[in-house]
Amino acid sequence: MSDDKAGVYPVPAEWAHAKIDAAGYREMYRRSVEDPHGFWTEHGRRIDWIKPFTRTGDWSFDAEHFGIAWFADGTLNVSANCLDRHLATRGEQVAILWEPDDPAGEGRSLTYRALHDEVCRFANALKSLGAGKGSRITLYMPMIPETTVAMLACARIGAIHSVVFAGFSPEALAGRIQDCDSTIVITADEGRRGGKTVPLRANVDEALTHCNSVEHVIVVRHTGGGGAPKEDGREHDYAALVAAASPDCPPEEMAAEDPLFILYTSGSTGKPKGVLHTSGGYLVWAAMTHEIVFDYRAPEVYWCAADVGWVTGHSYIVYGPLANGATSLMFEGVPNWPDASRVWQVVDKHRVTIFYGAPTMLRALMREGDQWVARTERSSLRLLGSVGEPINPEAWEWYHKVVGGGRCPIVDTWWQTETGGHMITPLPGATALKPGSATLPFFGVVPELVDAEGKLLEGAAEGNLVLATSWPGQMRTVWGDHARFFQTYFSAYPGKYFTGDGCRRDADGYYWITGRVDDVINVSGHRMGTAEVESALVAHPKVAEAAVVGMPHAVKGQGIYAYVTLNAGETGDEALRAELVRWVRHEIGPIAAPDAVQFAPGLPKTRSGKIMRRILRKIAEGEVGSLGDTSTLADPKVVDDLVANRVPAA
Ligand code: 6R9
Repeated sequence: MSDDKAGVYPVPAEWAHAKIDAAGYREMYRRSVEDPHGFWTEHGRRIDWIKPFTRTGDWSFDAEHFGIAWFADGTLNVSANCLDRHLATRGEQVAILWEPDDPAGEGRSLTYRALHDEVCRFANALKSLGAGKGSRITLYMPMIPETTVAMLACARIGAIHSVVFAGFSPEALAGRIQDCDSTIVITADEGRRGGKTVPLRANVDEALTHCNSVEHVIVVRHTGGGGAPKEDGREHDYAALVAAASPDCPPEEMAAEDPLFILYTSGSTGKPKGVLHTSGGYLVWAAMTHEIVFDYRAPEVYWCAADVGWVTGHSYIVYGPLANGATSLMFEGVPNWPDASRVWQVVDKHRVTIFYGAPTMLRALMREGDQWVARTERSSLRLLGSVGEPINPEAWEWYHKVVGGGRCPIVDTWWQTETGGHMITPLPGATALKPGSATLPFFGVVPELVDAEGKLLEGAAEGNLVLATSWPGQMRTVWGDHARFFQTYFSAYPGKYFTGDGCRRDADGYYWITGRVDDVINVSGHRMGTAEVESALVAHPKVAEAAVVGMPHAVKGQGIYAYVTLNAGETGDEALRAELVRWVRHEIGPIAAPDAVQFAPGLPKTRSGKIMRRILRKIAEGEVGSLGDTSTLADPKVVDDLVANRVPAA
């Protein structure tokens, strides 16, 4: 990590007008932690309530009184906050500005009024298929406006959506449908990405051979590929449903703590967790962070380049921006197609002022050379954001100088699926920046560092990052497994929420996230549980055992390194290596494909049979000189073989 003082970027003079300056941040932060009830009584009113709340945070992280609730006696509807309340003031403003995969293709935009109309119709259609408060509806969708419509239509009738990233395999989709017993699946005939099509409807068909909870499948005809929906009572055409439905759909009155969505995320075990977010606290958090961290001013064009299938898309393409009356750009394509200029061409075309992307994308574009950026203007940009993984100072400097022309602050936002929204982040008008540091906590966030025994570390220190208090956007449970929620996040350091991240705090109190300390690896900003990849590998008939660790990767941040022990009689050759990579892609999805597969006659185990991952990590990282103590291994010789047969990344 770079020297703390080496590159400090003070708040630029042009940002003196920002809503919150340095003194404002300090004062608001102090109030948020010293008088949380007063603070959240004020900021909870950023959104519209049907019945106003009188309570704010009711929570305890202790085993005995464990529970988390915010604004619990208030009622609201999230879709009404994202739509109805803007109709009088900005009904004709564009809400969703859609840029298609093909730069020559026809874009689309939906005004707040048009979005409201379509959401109401589709909400009525969902009702006619039996959905209502508490129903679970799975979305397996490309990046098209109908995806936003479907999310808001669920919110309007109180149904709980579970968006599954469209890059996941039919098997992974089936597991996520079954876990929450969805009765409706919404998909499209095909998605488009980088000039290729993705067979979404065919994947759903395959997934449904394993799922019996699903009664209805709704298909958006997007590319026209793959034939018309069957209309057989189970399969329905989205456009036909919308056309037949009434545009009059009063929003369902929901309690603040009624569920809004489930989003599956990888953890340390093989089974993905259904992270549950509720309505009131989540929306307050998404809206407040979107406005303050991005200094958002309607009707500017704002672009979050994440996929709606991840939490970043939920909070910062859909809920936060629409609650704030923003124009939110939605991009169907990929950053490097047709060429490495595309992202910046889209910025110019739509006069984007705020751009929010992931370090992995920046590193991939940086490799292609500055000329792709230089041929665009980017004069509309005033703020840049980063999310998903630590941003290396080199990529930060490139983003700042080459993309932002040295004018735009960068907000490096640290947060998680579990936190609902930004947690540690600069505020552009308030925080001096240090490349690679997520800087300081957002309002109401109390980060602490602890050592492995849970001892609180003071001052400049490095340790495990925990959060000492609750915040409105916090997840409330793991779907169907409340005990796992407590066990995963609150048992390691009693009374605190454990993030799973390592972190350093410097002498100025700035936080530097160092990456996961659990068995989660961060591939291109996407979370992958090593156990998930391992169980896919051992499901292959030739594989006896597998251990998966992260390795440094120039573009992805971390790559996937798999050690595989074969069944007796099998030979580990190039063909089998390629087959195993294909196998994992098929079982989970392309993001889980190993970057390196090493065939190993044995894995390093303790005498009690535990795989020593520390050693496997070191070998994968190429640090074979510092393996540490190997004397506790059952058979120390296996390490020599592993070192001798280390494989380079593909
Ligand atoms: C929003 C999102 C969460 C994990 C998190 C951490 C890593 C995210 C980061 C960052 C350093 C940042 N992470 N943002 N690390 N700096 N600005 O990415 O959610 O997919 O749940 O991942 O990503 O390791 O614990 P999610």
